Amino acid sequence: MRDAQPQSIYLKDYCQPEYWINQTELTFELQEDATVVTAVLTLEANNAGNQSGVLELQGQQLELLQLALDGTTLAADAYTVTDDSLTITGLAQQHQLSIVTRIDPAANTALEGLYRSGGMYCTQCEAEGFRRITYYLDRPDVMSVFTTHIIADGERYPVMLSNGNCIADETLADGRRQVSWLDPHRKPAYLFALVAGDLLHKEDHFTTMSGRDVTLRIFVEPQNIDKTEYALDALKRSMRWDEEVYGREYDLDIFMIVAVDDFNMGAMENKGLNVFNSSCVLANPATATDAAYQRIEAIVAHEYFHNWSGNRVTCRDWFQLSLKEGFTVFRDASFSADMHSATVKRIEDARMVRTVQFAEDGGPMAHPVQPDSFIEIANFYTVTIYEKGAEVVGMIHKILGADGFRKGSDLYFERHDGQAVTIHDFVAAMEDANGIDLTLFKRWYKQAGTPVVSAEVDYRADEQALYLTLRQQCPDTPGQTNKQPMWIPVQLGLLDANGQDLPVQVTPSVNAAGMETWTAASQVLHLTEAEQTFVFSGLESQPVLSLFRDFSAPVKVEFEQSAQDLLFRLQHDSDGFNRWDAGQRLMLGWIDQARLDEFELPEDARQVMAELLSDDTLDPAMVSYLLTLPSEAYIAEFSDQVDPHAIHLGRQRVRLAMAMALNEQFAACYQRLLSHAEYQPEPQQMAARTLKNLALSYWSVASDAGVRQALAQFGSSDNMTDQMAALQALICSGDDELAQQSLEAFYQQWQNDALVVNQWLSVQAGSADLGTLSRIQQLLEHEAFDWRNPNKIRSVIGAFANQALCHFHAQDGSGYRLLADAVIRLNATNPQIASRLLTPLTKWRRLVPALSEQMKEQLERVAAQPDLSRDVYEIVSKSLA
Ligand code: 0A1
Ligand code: ZN
Repeated sequence: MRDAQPQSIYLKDYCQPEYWINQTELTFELQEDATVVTAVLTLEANNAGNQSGVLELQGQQLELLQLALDGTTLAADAYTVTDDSLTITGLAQQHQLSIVTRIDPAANTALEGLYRSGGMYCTQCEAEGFRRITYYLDRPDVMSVFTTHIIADGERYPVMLSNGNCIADETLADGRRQVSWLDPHRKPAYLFALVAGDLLHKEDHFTTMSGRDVTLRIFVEPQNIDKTEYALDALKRSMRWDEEVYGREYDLDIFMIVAVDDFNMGAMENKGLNVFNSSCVLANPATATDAAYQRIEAIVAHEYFHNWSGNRVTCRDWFQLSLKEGFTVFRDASFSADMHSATVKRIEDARMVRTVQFAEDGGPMAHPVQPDSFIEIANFYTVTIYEKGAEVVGMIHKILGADGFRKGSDLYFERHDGQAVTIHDFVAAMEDANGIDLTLFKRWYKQAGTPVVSAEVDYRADEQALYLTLRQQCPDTPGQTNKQPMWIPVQLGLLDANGQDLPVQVTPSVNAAGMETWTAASQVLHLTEAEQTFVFSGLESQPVLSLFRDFSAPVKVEFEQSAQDLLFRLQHDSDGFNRWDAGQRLMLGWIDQARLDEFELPEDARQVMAELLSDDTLDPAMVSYLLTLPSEAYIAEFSDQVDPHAIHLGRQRVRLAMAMALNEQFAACYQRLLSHAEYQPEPQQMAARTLKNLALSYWSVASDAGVRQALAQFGSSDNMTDQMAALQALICSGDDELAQQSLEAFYQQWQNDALVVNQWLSVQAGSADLGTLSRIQQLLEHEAFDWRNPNKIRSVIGAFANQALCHFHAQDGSGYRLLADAVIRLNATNPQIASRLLTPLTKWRRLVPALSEQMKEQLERVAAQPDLSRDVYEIVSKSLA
């Protein structure tokens, strides 16, 4: 909580610390009422620092019990303590500083630092949670060897874990148990972790490429022991993949994962001891959907990959966050692409970037992938840092090719192993390994906002040539105007009248950065100036252009293509991503039309879609994406001024039109894919279920037979994917009583499984058919709801505000008020969650005036609260600025 206005921190102010902490020895005495932490720090002056002999350590919510320098207790006038620091003056080159503090994990509702979740103790130290454990140089460039002793009642806490290897396990004279861990790898404090509880574990082993045996363990509360198998399998596949694709081997004898129910984010890559939100690691067929399985696989991989991209090579400061996050998301996306369909993964990622990241980039919180300032770093774990950061790494991969990129990553890991470095260092390794100059490209890290690329074509029959003029422009964002052109890789193809790719001859063949503009393998043009014209020759007739294949750059594309060309590309484009993109553009056009009038599916489109549905040579997951309408949030991003109710109406009409026109095809597709094989969370089955359940969703919108089938599937499924899809179809059936009964039956069946109950909360709160305000109020008062648990808050309030858009944007402003009330309430207990929930309210400027005003009022109401956390203050103040 603040007394004065929170201040911004700037990248340009970075300087090295005055001291290093070479060794950190921590002793935790875990007691029910409080925990006593003794920290013994081996300090060494940093000769590149300012050498003032002053050491300022960070600390929050700590009670200082003792302070001793080289064994002598410090007199009270030798140091100063404030709400968030401890400063000691007059220091020499080397010291041993010991600090004893008392903390109260049971009262820690912010879930940063050491806290309790259920019956266990756990930690979350990224980004600045360690300062809630002891006074420390809590910054990522201070790396230390950690030894941890955990002392507790061995009966209540039979499992006591920390980073590294277990080096001792003993019973103390007073009967308490002490377990000690040593992590030989130097690391910043944000990677520290401790867990203690009455947990069970599943164990497996992995033999690394050099033949070392690694013990793998997943720790869970006893009721979850049957939900660990998939994560263990995903972990082993990730370890193998990182060896094969990046040459990276694991470096400790044991790798542990712990599942906790109360967690602010998805998971955390603490060295050798990952802590996971239970929703991101626990699964069995009866309780987890295919989507949950895929999320688990991706997050297990993500956290594991951080062992190199993040832990072995870490960030110098938090402005470099995307160094580890963008790169690691890029790595986990490549892994998922290899495990499933690369095209489908690309579609999912592009959809996310277009819906969520473009919205952030176009709003008040827009920031570069490498921000130059922040108020609260916890607010910068954003889609820009993660997903746009990954796209930027992906463009480097496109520019260099797979082999060049691997040379660059090898050099990066080799050069910087054990260091805390910058984004500049990453790019320099890519440049040096490939002899290329990426200076121009680095603007992607510095300039916020989504570039808009417009394309104009001019086919000249007499020259047999196509002139393609590309122009780029990037809108102003808070604090940034007059942006420079970016280096934009444009992957493309030209389709002949049969839909086949034509050979490409293009001039100019070299771009400003000296890159060859086009090779058959890369199929990439490099747009590096504000405007460039490319000439494609040898074309006997006008080809159909397929631009930005594979979503080759995170840009908005303005290119008028006729409905006929779009349909043609939906049918023929050899690039799966662009097939999907053409279909989405076509559907956006229909939805736009349907806002104003009834809609009927055009006959040519009906035929193409019917063919897709019956073609069993296609990947069913791909077909399912081709026939899925853009979400309301996605549509909003393609509108200048957002009218959520018009969008909802238009989309509903198109959905109904598709369901009616293709009713028989959806029914037949469903029947064809119905399977009685035992459920397996494996790619082919998953793909088939995706399409089967999409078919069910359309089928049940348009016919009673479809609803009856949904009911049958609901009652007979042995897996959550099918049961949940059926429940969703029943909710959308328009039969309120049926929806009610099904929801009630579902709750009766699953009320003892917290993760399934969360899905039950979110399917109701996020539903356009149900998610009215009074239902949200009921859910907030339900026995299954808990204001202390982030997953439950996300399941109800998050789902409501981000998915049930027609209710959230209720004309009377009641949806906004509900969200603002929740934010105000959570500001006091869990600022990180409060501030994340705020995101939908930051979009007020883009709404139609009547809604915009009401949303702004709610933001102002939040802003006027006393005692705003830094987290919430930053978002509201920037949104209103
Ligand atoms: N580094 C983690 C994400 C994470 C970030 C912050 C947290 O607390 C504020 C927790 C987790 C990852 O990328 O998975
Ligand atoms: Zn990460």
